[in-house]
Amino acid sequence: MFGWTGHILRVNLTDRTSKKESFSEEFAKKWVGGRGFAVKILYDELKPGIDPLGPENKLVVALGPIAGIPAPNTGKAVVAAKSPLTGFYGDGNLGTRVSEHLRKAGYDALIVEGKADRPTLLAIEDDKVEFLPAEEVWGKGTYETNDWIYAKYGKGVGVLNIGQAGENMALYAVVRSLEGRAGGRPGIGAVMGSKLLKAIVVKGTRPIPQADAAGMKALGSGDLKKVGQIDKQTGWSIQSTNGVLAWCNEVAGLPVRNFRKTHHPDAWKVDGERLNNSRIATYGCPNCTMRCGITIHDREGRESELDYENVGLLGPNLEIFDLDQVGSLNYLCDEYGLDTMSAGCTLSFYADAIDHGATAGDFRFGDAEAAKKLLGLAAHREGALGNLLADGSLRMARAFGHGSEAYAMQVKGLDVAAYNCKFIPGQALAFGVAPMGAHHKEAWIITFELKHTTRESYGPEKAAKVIELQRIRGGMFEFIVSCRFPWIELGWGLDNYPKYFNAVTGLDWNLDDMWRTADRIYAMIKLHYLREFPDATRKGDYPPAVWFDPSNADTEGPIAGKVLDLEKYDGLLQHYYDQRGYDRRGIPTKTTLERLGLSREAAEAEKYGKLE
Ligand code: PTT
Ligand code: SF4
Repeated sequence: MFGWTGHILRVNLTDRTSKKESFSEEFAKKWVGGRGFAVKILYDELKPGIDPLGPENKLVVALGPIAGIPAPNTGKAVVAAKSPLTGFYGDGNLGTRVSEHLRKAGYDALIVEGKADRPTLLAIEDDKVEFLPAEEVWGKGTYETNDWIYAKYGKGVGVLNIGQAGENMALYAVVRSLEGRAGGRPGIGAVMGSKLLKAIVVKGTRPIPQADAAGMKALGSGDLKKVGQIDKQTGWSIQSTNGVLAWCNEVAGLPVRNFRKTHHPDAWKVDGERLNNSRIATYGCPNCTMRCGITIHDREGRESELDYENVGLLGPNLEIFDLDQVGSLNYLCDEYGLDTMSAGCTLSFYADAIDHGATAGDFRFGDAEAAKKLLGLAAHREGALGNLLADGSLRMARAFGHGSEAYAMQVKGLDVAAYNCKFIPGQALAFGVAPMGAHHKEAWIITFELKHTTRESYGPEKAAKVIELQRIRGGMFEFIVSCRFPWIELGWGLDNYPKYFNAVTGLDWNLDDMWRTADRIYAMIKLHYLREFPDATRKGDYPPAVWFDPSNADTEGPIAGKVLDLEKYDGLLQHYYDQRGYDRRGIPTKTTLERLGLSREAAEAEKYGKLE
């Protein structure tokens, strides 16, 4: 078998043991890697109903056949577990040298089980696995932890670590890596914290098995250069992801004031141009020639890396329009290891709930200094308010009552990304049916929606586009494991990816093979959901209620007076289910599962919730 090392490292923190396990070629071809491996392993190995923050939960770090291979943007890894935020499968994809080192150590995935009896650093060096004390950095932030590991092992190693938020099990704690990378929005950092696992360091020295190593080297390094040239020609990395902010503001798609408003006259103060003007350095993931990590000095003079989601949700969404203050909030999220997106949505929900009398408090939109303090409370679970904030917007809304759940900006418990879909039905659907909650990584169809169809339409073409993009973004890039930005941002052809895949595996796959695998993985995420929520209904696939509320319509601007239409949304959702072969609840039918080669999983799922 080429393209895979054929091995998984299983580590148990409770009894400090490790085991090198083999997987079959059939498993490799069916699940490929990354999200595919993670979803299958967690479905098979976790009992339904377990506490996500208990020792029974497992952390999976999974790579794919092209992860770590020198080719465009392959320095990524998937981190996954049962999510403490949403209660079912959750994952994230982050830039890290673990992608290369774990594969060079001889593994395509790592499974971490049990719970350590003291703060621990898991160190993997080829075949050697050590459980080292980490008290020295327990209670410290992610930057200091990273430096502590670099001082011991050198800067070239792969590192995953958590900050205080993960230690204190804030439900939207992320895993951090490199200078400015973070992943695992659904609380994967909290799962690490629950296991007293402060960090993982990986060093591998062996070659990754490839069917055509020489061919792949020539192809991959040539393509890396080409991607770098396209980046220079297009100038994409001048503003990087934050280039989209000005456009979102213009088309009334920016989250402002807990998504109550869709645009703001001061938005330009935090746009891509201002970010580029304030740039002090640029960072990137391994194997990347279009590095997108722009850093600035924050209000306190620290270096902070800003992406669009961070700016949108910690800036305009909180009505904060000072870039250096947004930088400070972002820095604190990175330091504590809190997801910037859920942090932004949780704080904006809190300010909104106070505004609407659902709770008492003195936090107001626009108050950056107070926001900084609240992030500290959340990360440390300090006091009653810190505990509430650490649990995220949905749980806060349930605690406050007074109908506030309608404006907790989340789907299935995961907070919405920085696109205000008050009147963008197709993207609202993309958030609604995103399998692990409202993440933009699954499908992003706003430009299609605005350029190639009408904003008013709830037609089947929008459902089809969501599925097409889910197969690419939440599918292929998450199981071959590489960054999707060369394709999205620079138009690097999708047909390049089967070429890389075939060169390393020796197989002969085309894009249709990729889409079939993507559909299988999506169906498995749905089975996780059904198993944990046997009473699932289609309401779980609805975006936040406030987007349907006419009293929340803009009073001026391009979408004045418009909101989503509930009945039409339901029709659009049905188009999606029909095209996917899902039932009225949004669960794959038996026929669909059989078509995807999931008959055994279908039989197992019958135990938990009836399939149609
Ligand atoms: C991702 C999510 C994103 S997506 C952003 S900004 W974005 C936020 N970044 C955070 C951060 O930073 N610090 C922090 N404390 N929390 C953060 N939460 C948010 O996390 C990310 C890039 C970006 S920047 C995007 S869109 C693309 N995402 C990819 C993806 O999901 N898959 C893939 N195959 N390729 C991708 N390429 C791009 O990677 P989550 P990263 Mg992250 C500091 O993981 O859980 O999916 O959440 O990975 O290495 O930082 O790069 O405008
Ligand atoms: Fe990482 Fe950005 Fe490069 Fe993608 S484009 S690999 S997220 S630096």
